[in-house]
Formats: sequence, structure tokens, C-alpha cells
Amino acid sequence: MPQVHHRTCHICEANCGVLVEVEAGKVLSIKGDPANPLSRGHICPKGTALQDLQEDPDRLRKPLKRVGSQWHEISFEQAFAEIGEKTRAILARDPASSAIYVGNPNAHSYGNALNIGFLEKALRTKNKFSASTVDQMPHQVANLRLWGHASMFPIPDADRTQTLVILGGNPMASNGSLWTVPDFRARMKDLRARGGELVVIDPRRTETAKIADRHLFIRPATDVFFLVALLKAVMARKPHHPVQDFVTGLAEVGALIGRFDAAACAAACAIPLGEIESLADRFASGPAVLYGRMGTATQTHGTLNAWLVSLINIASGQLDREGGWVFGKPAVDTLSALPPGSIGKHASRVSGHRSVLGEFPAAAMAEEIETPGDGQVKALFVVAGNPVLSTPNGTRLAKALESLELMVSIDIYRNATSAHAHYILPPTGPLERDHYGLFLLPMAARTIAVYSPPTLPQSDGSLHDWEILRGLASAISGEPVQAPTPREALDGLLRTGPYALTLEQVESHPSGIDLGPPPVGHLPETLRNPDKTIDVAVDEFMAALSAVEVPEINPLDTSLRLIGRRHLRTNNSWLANSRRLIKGPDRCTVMMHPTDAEQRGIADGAAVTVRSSAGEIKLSAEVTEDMMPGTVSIPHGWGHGRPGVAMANALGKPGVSVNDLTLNEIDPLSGNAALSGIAVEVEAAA
Ligand SMILES: Nc1nc2c(c(=O)[nH]1)N[C@H]1C(S)=C(S)[C@@H](COP(=O)(O)OP(=O)(O)OC[C@H]3O[C@@H](n4cnc5c(=O)[nH]c(N)nc54)[C@H](O)[C@@H]3O)O[C@H]1N2
Ligand SMILES: Nc1nc2c(c(=O)[nH]1)N[C@H]1C(S)=C(S)[C@@H](COP(=O)(O)OP(=O)(O)OC[C@H]3O[C@@H](n4cnc5c(=O)[nH]c(N)nc54)[C@H](O)[C@@H]3O)O[C@H]1N2
Ligand code: SF4
Ligand SMILES: [Mo]
Repeated sequence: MPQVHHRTCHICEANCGVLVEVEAGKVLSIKGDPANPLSRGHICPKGTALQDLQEDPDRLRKPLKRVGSQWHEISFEQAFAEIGEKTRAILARDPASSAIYVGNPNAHSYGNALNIGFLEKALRTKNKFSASTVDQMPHQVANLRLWGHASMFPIPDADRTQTLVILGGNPMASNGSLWTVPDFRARMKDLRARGGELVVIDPRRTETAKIADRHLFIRPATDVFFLVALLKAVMARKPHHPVQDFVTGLAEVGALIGRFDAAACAAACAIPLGEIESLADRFASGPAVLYGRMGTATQTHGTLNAWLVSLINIASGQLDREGGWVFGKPAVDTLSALPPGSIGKHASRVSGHRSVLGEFPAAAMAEEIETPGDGQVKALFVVAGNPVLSTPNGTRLAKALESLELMVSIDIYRNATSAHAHYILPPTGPLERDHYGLFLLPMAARTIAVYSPPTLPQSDGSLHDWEILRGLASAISGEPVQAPTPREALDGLLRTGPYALTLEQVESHPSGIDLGPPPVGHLPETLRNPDKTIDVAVDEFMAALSAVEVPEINPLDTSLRLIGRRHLRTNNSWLANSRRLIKGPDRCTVMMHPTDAEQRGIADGAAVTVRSSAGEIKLSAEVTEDMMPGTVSIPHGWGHGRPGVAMANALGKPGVSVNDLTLNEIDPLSGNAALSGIAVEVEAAA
């Protein structure tokens, strides 16, 4: 008899409830769970691909050891013993010579999140890198300075707003980010049914722009000028709700932005001033909220953008108000469980980058491996990451990895990064472990508590990520790790959380407990700033903004600016081996506007070379009016055809890596990579 198991899909941030039908250990079907109060039955193609991941013959089941170019299966015991011994020998020579890179799936696994610290501690390393600095670090720096905690993420109260403005995010493809908002399409339908408006500002007419009431093109990496102009317009109006007394410093910010000419800012970002004024009217007149994401973060002004987005919401009276800029009240008080975050504790060895939340920029990882001297990285541990495809200048990083004395990947695939490792340690498959959305439920459009037990039994001899992390930590340190299991820890966190739940109670509601919309009107007590006020005139941000000059736009400039994109059927680099998802047309194309294509003699579908100062790639052109003229878009996460990759389906459609074009430039305030808006040239391939 088939049995139906409830589960949360943890591939992306949406955390949809799914129903997995299983018979005799085999998955028969995966469907959306209509009873889940947050996702209400929504599922995307990636959710059903969980089955492919489970069954994929290329997914690693046993540890691999590389000798030259030969791979051998070994036991976990042997792997831990050898890695422990090698690491100790390397650290005995130079205690500062190890590094760790923590990839995105760690944010989707509470077991990893609660146990990665053991490995970091055993390595005693300051060289910490993660996917955060090719993603959301600017938001976290802004959070720390405004609210007192790097993980205190504001979200748009989309279910109750009348105007939602999305800047540099494409939830119709990504399903939301730093905002757990499954079934975005239905939520937007509801918004419009109540007479509300969705506005999208993006250099591409995206899938989200296509369901919006208004779409405005913005010139890549000029968001700071749009935001300054909008803030000026907002501050010139009387907000519908007054700004609360616990906010200070708005007048100083107003004085600082006084020097910017709104018309010049509008010209720089290519958004008509009239549109900016009309947005400001909507913000002054009723519930409205501005949300900025990925496209605004991956710029040299990423942190200023994140700060300005919050400032606009604050100055228009939308902070902590229904339909405005709000904070969730999750069942686990993650803010108490995590350190608030600090900046500048250490400096990186080669470029002197300051640490942000204890990390150095991922963009600086290659130089730390390449540059000789004390503290040169010799041993690298990659935990659920694929930095060769996901961090800037991947070709340079891949070359640097070859020089390591020891590289260990904890990963489910032998891919573009782990193929360089000496050891690959694979964890259990995605249906064989339990799940709780520790970091994502706090950002949910509607608060829920939901726990998924493992759907399928763990296969013999396999280990969970958290067990591998502990195994490595104790092999390196020589001491056993003594700590509660993730499940025990979760129970404790729920009990001490704001609703004093137990794991047993949560488990007895397999579709989740509905805890309602994000609460409003309690912000001062939630703030982590010691005086419970918000000083928006953050010195460091004020200084950085005062140094920003509005560029003159040369109308004769025909150079092209590169931006990224995501597709509903991919997830960064790692779902490319799913037979369900890889089907269909080539998605790794360079999109460009007909005018730009014509100027270069490029026809739709033609093979082209795209070149930056870092390198070049060859792929097909997709000529489309959806692109802003002067801008080209290439998705990331492709380029599987590198040596050593063992993913048969992905190799059938490998694509090329946009990160062979991106540069090691960063946002100095956060260390985040500046991936958006870099100059490229496109020409018909020879
Ligand atoms: N140019 C450009 N570059 C980008 C982006 C962009 O928009 N443009 N986006 C950036 C963003 S937002 C991110 S988050 C990063 C992602 O950067 P990374 O996290 O480095 O890359 P992923 O492709 O997510 O790789 C995840 C890896 O984890 C493995 N994996 C998957 N599930 C598990 C698991 O449960 N356990 C273990 N141990 N391994 C697992 C996969 O096989 C894969 O190797 O990429 C960034 N890079
Ligand atoms: N299907 C799918 N879903 C995913 C992922 C995936 O790979 N595939 N990845 C997951 C991860 S790790 C993350 S972080 C989230 C990200 O989720 P989102 O933040 O929604 O990311 P994107 O879809 O990349 O949308 C970024 C948008 O910014 C635009 N953009 C680029 N440059 C600029 C600019 O300079 N200014 C402005 N204003 N816009 C710009 C791009 O055109 C794009 O539409 O998605 C998550 N969900
Ligand atoms: S939207 Fe995200 S969480 Fe929901 S089914 Fe798709 S991949 Fe899974
Ligand atoms: Mo991400």
C-alpha cells in the first residue's frame, strides 16, 4: 500500500509543503500540500525533482578518494582518519593555512547550520568564505547597523499591502529570496483583486515583470541613484502614517541627500523622474512597500542599496505597519540563537579585506590560495558549495584549487568544484533527512511552524551532513564532539521560542501550525539595538554615500553591461543532473536587445563570444525585446563540462559559466561580489 508522507521541500527558500507518496521505499509521486498554511498547495518543477535527486545514479553514496585522476570508493572511517592526519600535519607546519567555504544548501539544512561550527573550531581558521558574499551580505550589514542583528531580515507584508515594488528580484523564477513567499503568483493575484499594484524595476522584462502592472527598466548597477531620488521624493511628502519616535537620524540623511540632483539621478538610472514621483505618491498615500534583492546586492553599492531600501520604507511610514516593511515572529527565536554579527574583527592576509560576520569575500578566496607566504591556504574544506561555478572568476579559482595540498568536499556530486578535491564525502539524500526551516521561516509571508521527519530510511552506512561535520571535527581535533543531536537541539529551541512549542506538538501537525501574518506594532521590543531605537544615520553608510558621484551618461556609449538571471528549472549550479529539469530548450543563452544584436551583426540563435576583462565564453544569443538596450543577461550555475565532472545528464547540456566573466571586485562595506553591471563585449563567434 502506498503511504503519503508530509514534507517541506528545502531546495529553495519558499519551503513549500509537499506530499510524497511512497511504496516499498520508492517514491511514486510528489505533490503540493494544500493544507500547508504558507504554501497552500503550491509546488514548482524542482519540488517534483526531489525524486530525481533521490534516485540519481550519479549522486554519490560512498566517500571518494582521488589519487591522481583516479577515484576510489573508501569507507567513512578511512576518510576521516586520513583527512584528520593530513590536516593535522598541514596545521602543524602553519596553523593559519586552512580555509573553509560554506555553500548555499547549508542555509537549507538546520543540521548543517547547527554543526558547521564544530568543523570551523577544529580548523581554528580565520579564512572563512561562503556563498553569502556572492549573495546577501549587503542586506546583513544593513540589518546589523539598523536593527542590531545581521539576521534580522525585514520582509514586505505582501498579503496586506496595496503597492509592492520589486527592485532586482524575480520571484516568479526564484520563488522569493530573503522572503519565504511560496506561490507568489497567487499572492499577486490577491493583491490585484484588492485593487493593489505590483511594480517591477529590472533591466530585464522578467517573468515577474510580465505579471506586474508596471515595469520600469533600470540601467544595471545604478540602483543607488534611483533609490536616492525616490527617498528624496518620499521625504518631500507627508506620510500617511507618521514615522515612529523610535526612529532617529532621518533629518541627517535628508540633509546628506540634499546635494543630489533628482533629475541627474533619474537620468543616471534611466527611470523617468515622473515615475519616481508617482511611486512616492503611492508610498505617501497608503500601505506600500519596496523590496530589493539579488540584483541590488551584487553591486559595488550593494550595502548602500539595502540601507536605502529600508530608509524609503521607514521615511514613508511603512516600517512595522500592516502592508509595509515588517518582521516575522517565528517559533524558534533565531536572533537569540545566533550572534548579532561583527565587522572588522580580522583582516584578510593578501588584500587586507576586513572580515564581515567573521567572513572574508568569496571573491578573495583564489588569492589566499595562490599567494605564497605565511598563512597561505593549503587545506580547503568545501561544505555544500560549488564555488568554481558560483563565485567570480571561476577559471582562476579552479586553477588555484589544483595547488592545494588537501581539499575536501562534502557534496552529493562530483562536480566542477568537488572534482578538484582529494576527498568527497557525500551525505544522505534530500528525502533521507529531517528538515526544519530554521533560517527561512523567520522571513515567511505567513508565520508557520512545521517539521519534516525523514521521508525515506537512511541507506546503510550513510551519514547525514551533520554527522560528517562532527566526524571531521573530531578526526582533526582528536576530541569527540559532545553535543545534542540536531533534533534534540531543535526541540530545545522550540521550547524556549516565543510560542513555547515542543517538537512533539509541531510534529503532530504535519502540514504545519499556522501562527498568522507577521505581527506589527511590537518592533521596539524586537530590535536588538541596546536602546531599542533605530538610528538610520549610520556613520559608515553616510560617509560612503557622501562619496558617491552621479555619473554622466554618454548617449553615444554602445558598450554592454552584464546581468544575471535565474530559471524556474534550475537551482544555482546543482540541479542540472535532474532528468526532469534539464529537459527543454537551451537555457544558458545570452539575452540581448535587437538593437544591440543588429549593431553587431548577431542573429537570434547565433553562436557568440562574450568577453570581459576576466575571460571569454561562447554560447548562443537570444535576441529579445525583454532586455533593456545596452544590457545582456546570462544565467549562472552552468559550465558542467569541466574536467572530472561525473554528472551524465548535466554533461549532455553543460552550458558555460558566466563566472568565467565576472571580476574579483567587491562592495567594500560588505565584501560582497559586484557581479552586476560589469562591462562585456559580444561578437559573432568566429
Ligand atoms: N554570476 C552569478 N553568480 C552567482 C549568482 C548569480 O546570481 N550570478 N548567485 C549567487 C548565489 S545567490 C548563491 S547562493 C551562490 C551559490 O553558491 P554555492 O553554494 O557555492 O553553489 P551551489 O550551486 O548552490 O552549490 C551547492 C553545492 O552543494 C551540493 N549540495 C546540494 N545539496 C546538498 C546537501 O544537502 N548537502 C551537501 N553536503 N551538499 C549539497 C551541490 O551538489 C553543489 O555542489 O551562487 C552565487 N553565484
Ligand atoms: N529557480 C531558481 N530559484 C532560485 C535559485 C535558482 O538558482 N533558481 N536560487 C536561489 C537563491 S540562492 C537566491 S539568492 C534567490 C535569488 O532570488 P532573486 O533575488 O529573485 O534573484 P534573481 O532571480 O536572480 O533576480 C535578480 C533580478 O535582478 C535583476 N538585476 C540584475 N542586475 C540588476 C541591477 O543592477 N539592478 C536591478 N535593479 N536589477 C538587477 C535581474 O535581471 C534579475 O531579474 O533565488 C533562489 N531561488
Ligand atoms: S518553490 Fe522552492 S520550495 Fe517550493 S517546490 Fe519549488 S523548489 Fe521546492
Ligand atoms: Mo543565494
